[in-house]
Amino acid sequence: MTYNFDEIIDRRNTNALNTDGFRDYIFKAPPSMKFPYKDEEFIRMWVADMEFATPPEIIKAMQARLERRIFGYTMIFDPAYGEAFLNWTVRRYGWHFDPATLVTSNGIIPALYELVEYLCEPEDKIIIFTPSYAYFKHAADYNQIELVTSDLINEEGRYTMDFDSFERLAKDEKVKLCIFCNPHNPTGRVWTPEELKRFGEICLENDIWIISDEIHCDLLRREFKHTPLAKLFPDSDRIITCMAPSKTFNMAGLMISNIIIPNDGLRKVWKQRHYSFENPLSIVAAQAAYTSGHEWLDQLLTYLDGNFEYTRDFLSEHLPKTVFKISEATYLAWVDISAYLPVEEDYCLFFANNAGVLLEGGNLFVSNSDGYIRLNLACPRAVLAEGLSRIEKALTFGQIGD
Ligand code: LCS
Repeated sequence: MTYNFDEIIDRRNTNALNTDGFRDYIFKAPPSMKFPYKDEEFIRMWVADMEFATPPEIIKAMQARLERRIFGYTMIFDPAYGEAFLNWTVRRYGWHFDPATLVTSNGIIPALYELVEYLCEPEDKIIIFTPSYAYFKHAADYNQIELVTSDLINEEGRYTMDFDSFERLAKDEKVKLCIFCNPHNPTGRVWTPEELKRFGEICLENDIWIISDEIHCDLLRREFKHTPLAKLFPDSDRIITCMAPSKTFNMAGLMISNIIIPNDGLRKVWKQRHYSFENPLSIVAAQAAYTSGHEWLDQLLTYLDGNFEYTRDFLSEHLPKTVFKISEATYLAWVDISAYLPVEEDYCLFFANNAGVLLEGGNLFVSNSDGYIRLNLACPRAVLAEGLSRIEKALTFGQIGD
């Protein structure tokens, strides 16, 4: 079967954050905030969900569950769920985990908030790399735990960990936990096994727990391969792995994610304190994703590769002063536009007002992100082309002949 990623799907009136929630999320503004564009005129390249339909195999499984007609309290009792997910990790990353260490959560963010609470005492510290997905910081802030940041090194748009600085920070005995993004949002880096090994060794030598958030691990450019951090440290029980079908299959609203907690004590605390009911439709959807989603995903990845190539070609031709490297992972492009727009400018507001494009940028990524915008490329190519063209016009307005 060939899937159609060119289809433009109307998301209005579905309570989608993407279409209806941008004023609050991006601009911290009420619904009355006005723009020169109508809501339906915006090209939306912001929040990390996709403009593509969830695979028909998943929808069919949910329809079959709907036919069972009763939706009472539900938890995962059937081992078939864990087996389906294990088969997925074995087939796609050659990683065997013990299904007894798997728990589920209504999202990775809620799991982060909980794990920080279970692992950290008030005087502890959490370390993250920056730029960072902002919820890593929110998870520390919510639990009133001090945050320490280690800036990634940026060389012409390629990011690497600053191991010397990270190791110095890790030696602080108060640093108890690292929330780590593998692969990395927003820079799109797929960490190599060597980088992961060095990073993991520094943490473990300094008694630091690691939450390895691998939510983007299925979304790699075709020539890259994901390495689960825990695969490299089979004897450690201090690495918690988070994965989910939400980004991969565009089902974040179904709110189901997998958390692998190898440490018996921590898993016991989780099981005592976590509210472990799941949505019955989400369980069948996730299970169908892991059993029947391979072909759809492979086709999606090819389409995304095409969108990244289109973006690279467009930027080098029309906005040659941008710094951009095709992201190794995620469907998010991370673009330095500081040659066109001063870093003091509010990038989100600038593009909403001058281009009719919704995107994220700059200070939405904790720190070490000035001058950058993040573009969500998981949309039909025609939408991408329009979005990029509007961005070009907004940035080059008045610079004709420049
Ligand atoms: N972890 C990372 C690294 C993410 O990028 C996201 C979503 C989540 C967790 C969310 O997990 P959930 O609670 O839905 O399971 N990232 C988004 C982003 O970058 N913009 O919008 C959402």
